[in-house]
Amino acid sequence: MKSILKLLHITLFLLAGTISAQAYTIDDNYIGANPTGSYSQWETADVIGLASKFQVYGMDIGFTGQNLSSVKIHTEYVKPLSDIGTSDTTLGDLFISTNGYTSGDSKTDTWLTGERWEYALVFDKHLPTSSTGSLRLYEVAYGPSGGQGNILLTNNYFKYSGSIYREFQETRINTCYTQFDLGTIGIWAIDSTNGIISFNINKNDRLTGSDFGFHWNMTCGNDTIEGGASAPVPEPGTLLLLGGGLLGLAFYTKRRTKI
Ligand SMILES: [Ca+2]
Ligand SMILES: [Ca+2]
Ligand SMILES: [Ca+2]
Repeated sequence: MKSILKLLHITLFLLAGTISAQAYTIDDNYIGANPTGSYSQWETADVIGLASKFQVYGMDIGFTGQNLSSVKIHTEYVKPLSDIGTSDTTLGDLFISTNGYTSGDSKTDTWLTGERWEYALVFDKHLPTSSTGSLRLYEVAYGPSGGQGNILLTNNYFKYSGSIYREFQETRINTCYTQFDLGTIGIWAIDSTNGIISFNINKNDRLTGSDFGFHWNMTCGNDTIEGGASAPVPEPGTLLLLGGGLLGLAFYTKRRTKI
């Protein structure tokens, strides 16, 4: 019996070594270009305005095999639910790259530099009064010669002078271009107590791959988060060790029952 326990301990110890603790899959280290207002005051600021309203802490990305299955954004913006709508803002949509992530220079990055997005998850309600709803998948279309295509920028929402926000950040999808609508893809849910926006994604061929990028903000871009994540690849070494441990256990048990 002692030997079985020892064997189990070794197996569990080897497994534990392959799991590392981390706060978020993507920490919010992204700033972005062109804050309006007093430029020098905000140019290095992660959050423009009140952190208690706009702060984005990080994103957790979930995979089922090579399928993107969930994205969770941790932010003060939905805590409480009535914070959505602060200063005439709404929820932005979630931009996704399915061919990896290349960062632009964090402090000068706009929608035209850095990563290009292939898809977006679009809320059915951008100023929600309830905590759940449906999500649609859109193809992101860049227009020719720097045209916006179906991308809406922070500038499209803040046209009057005097508002302080981050210019030229992609924030939502223009759903008037229905040719890029790929249909319902899942549900969103907001936990307004803990400040979490969850995107729960149905299995589909388009959001399948190994390396992804993500971009999210509220429509003023007062805090924007970007980053990359990779689907987990099972390491042959880990599987061998686990398999070896289990085989050993099976062998030992068999021998004991024979005796
Ligand atoms: Ca891309
Ligand atoms: Ca960019
Ligand atoms: Ca940020």
